[in-house]
Amino acid sequence: MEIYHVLMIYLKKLGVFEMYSDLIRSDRLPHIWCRGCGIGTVLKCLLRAISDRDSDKTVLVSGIGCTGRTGGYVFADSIHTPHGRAIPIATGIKLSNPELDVIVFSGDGDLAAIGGNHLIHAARKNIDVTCICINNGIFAMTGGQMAPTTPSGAITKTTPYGNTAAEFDMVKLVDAAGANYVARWTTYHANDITKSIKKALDKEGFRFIEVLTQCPTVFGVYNLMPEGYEAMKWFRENSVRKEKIKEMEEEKPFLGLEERIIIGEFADRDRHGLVREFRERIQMLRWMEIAKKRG
Ligand SMILES: Cc1ncc(C[n+]2csc(CCOP(=O)(O)OP(=O)(O)O)c2C)c(N)n1
Ligand code: SF4
Repeated sequence: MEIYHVLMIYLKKLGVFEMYSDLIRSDRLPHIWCRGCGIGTVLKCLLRAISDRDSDKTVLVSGIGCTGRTGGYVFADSIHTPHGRAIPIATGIKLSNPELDVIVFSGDGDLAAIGGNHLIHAARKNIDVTCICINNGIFAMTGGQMAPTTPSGAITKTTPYGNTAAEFDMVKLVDAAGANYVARWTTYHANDITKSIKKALDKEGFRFIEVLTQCPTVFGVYNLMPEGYEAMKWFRENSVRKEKIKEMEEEKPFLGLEERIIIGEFADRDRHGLVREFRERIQMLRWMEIAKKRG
């Protein structure tokens, strides 16, 4: 461990100020993200959420893309995987070393397009992984092509007259597939994101947190939000907490809730995760073997 990190850990223990520099690989800076990009906000939330956990037991798995670079900046074991394969690699890490906290931090393109099947089956199998999806509605790193999450009507490099397809609702998809925990926030809701990650890390099974995140450079610029703060303002004004929907519908049924971003926790189940299922199955087989030997 570098002397810098030792010093940071010491200062933090003294409670001098709130900081997470000991969790960042300073030798990798400056980062690649553009001015106003929202990925750093979510990374800060993640660092706040894991700051009191054992970093030796935390593994970060990222796919490819602007979001995929995150793993390289965090001072924990991390792996930058092939595009769309973050979840299968996280699954392998967790099953071979169940005491680790395995966190997937990846983009909507990585998780919902090329990696879409892995996502729904991880939820179905309730694999013990926390998955944080940065949904900027676009394939950002490759220049701004339409993704499965691009909002209907949005302008992108490949949909110059507006996206004609409907966007995936990742929360509904993962919830329907059976994940133990499902939540959605935006980068405006930093405290909620942090709390949600903390809660997710204390649960078992598949935990999925979607964060709508601004990409001013290749999404906002074509959709009237060329600056990061404009998207944050839009998130603030257009987000509705799940609990408020009924109330709002009663007050103003014409509001057009489908135009709003519904945020909150959408599933909070206690199904056994895959690790526990395997353990119990192995134990049962052992007992059956013993019983067979005894006749
Ligand atoms: C197998 C494969 N196909 C395509 C690519 C090209 N590629 C790199 S990043 C990327 C898009 C990533 O989008 P997303 O996951 O949304 O991340 P963002 O850049 O938006 O954070 C693509 C298609 C690749 N690297 N590998
Ligand atoms: S291209 Fe978009 S997602 Fe990528 S770093 Fe820039 S603002 Fe962020």
